[in-house]
Amino acid sequence: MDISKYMGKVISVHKDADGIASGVLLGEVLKPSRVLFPEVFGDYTGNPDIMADMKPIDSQYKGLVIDHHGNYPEDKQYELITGSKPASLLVYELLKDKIPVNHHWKVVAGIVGDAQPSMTPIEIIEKNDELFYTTDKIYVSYGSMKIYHNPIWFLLSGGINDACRCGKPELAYNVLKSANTPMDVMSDIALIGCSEDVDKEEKAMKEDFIPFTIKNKVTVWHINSGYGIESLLATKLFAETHTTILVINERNKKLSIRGILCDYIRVKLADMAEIGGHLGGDGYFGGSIKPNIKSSEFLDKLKSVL
Ligand SMILES: [Mn+2]
Repeated sequence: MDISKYMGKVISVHKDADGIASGVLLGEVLKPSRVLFPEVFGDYTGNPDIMADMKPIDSQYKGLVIDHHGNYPEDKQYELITGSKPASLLVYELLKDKIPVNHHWKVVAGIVGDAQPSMTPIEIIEKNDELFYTTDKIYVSYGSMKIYHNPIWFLLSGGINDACRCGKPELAYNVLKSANTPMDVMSDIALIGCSEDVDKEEKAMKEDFIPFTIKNKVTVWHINSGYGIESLLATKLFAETHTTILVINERNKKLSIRGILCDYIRVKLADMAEIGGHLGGDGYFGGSIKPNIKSSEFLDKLKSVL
C-alpha cells in the first residue's frame, strides 16, 4: 500500500504499550501533525487519518485502521490492515524498511505489552543484546531478602503501561519516542513515578479484595479506581487461578477478561458491552460496558448465561 499519502496527518492510538509503540513507529515514518489518545476505545473524535491498535467505535469511520482486535463489521467504510499479532508488530512489518534501524527495538514494548513476547522478530533479537541485560531488584521484608531478576525486554512495557494507567499517555509516547536505548525507557524518572503510583493503587485494591466466583466458572473482581488498572489486576489474579477472571471498574465501566471464557463472554454479552482482544494462550480481552447499562445489569446477565 502507498503509505506516503498519510504523511503529516493525524494518528490516533490505543492508550496502552501496544498502541503507544504503534504510534511511535508510525510517527518515525509519517511525522504526524498530531497524535491522539482517546479516552474511549475506538472513539475517533478529532478526525484521525490513521487509527492503530484500535477498532473504530462504528463502521462509518473513513481512514486507515491497523488493528488486531477482530470482529470487524461487514459494512466498514475504513481500510483495514489486521492479523493475529500485536498492532505494533503489524506496523513494524508494514514499515520496517522505512523505520530507522535504531528505532526498531521499540516494537518490543508493544509485543511484550500485548503478552506475546515470542513474536519478537529475529532481526531485532540479533541486533539488540541490551534487551537481554537483566535488572535486579532487592526487597527486604521481615529481615529476609528477596531478589527479582528480570531481563529488560520483560520490563520494557511496564512503565509505558503505568503512565497510560495514570492517564498520561502523552508522557509514555514522548519517552518512547525520544529514547535511544531500552535502558532510557527503564530509567525514565517520570515513568518510574507513574509505576510507583500504580503500585500503591494496586495494593489498595488488593486490601479491598472481595472476589466472588459464579458457578465455578468466572471469578469477578469488582473495583472502583481512578486508574486504568483492570487489565493489570486481571493478569495478576489469573496467575493465581484457572477460573476465568473478570475485573470490572465501577468508576469507568471498563472491564478486562482472562481465561477460557473470554470469547464466550464477548459473544453472550455483546448487547451490553463492547469487548475485544485476542485468543490464543490464556486469552486477553478487554472492553467497556455500554453507557446506558449498569454494571449490576451486566453481572446479572453474565450469571444467567453461565
Ligand atoms: Mn492495545
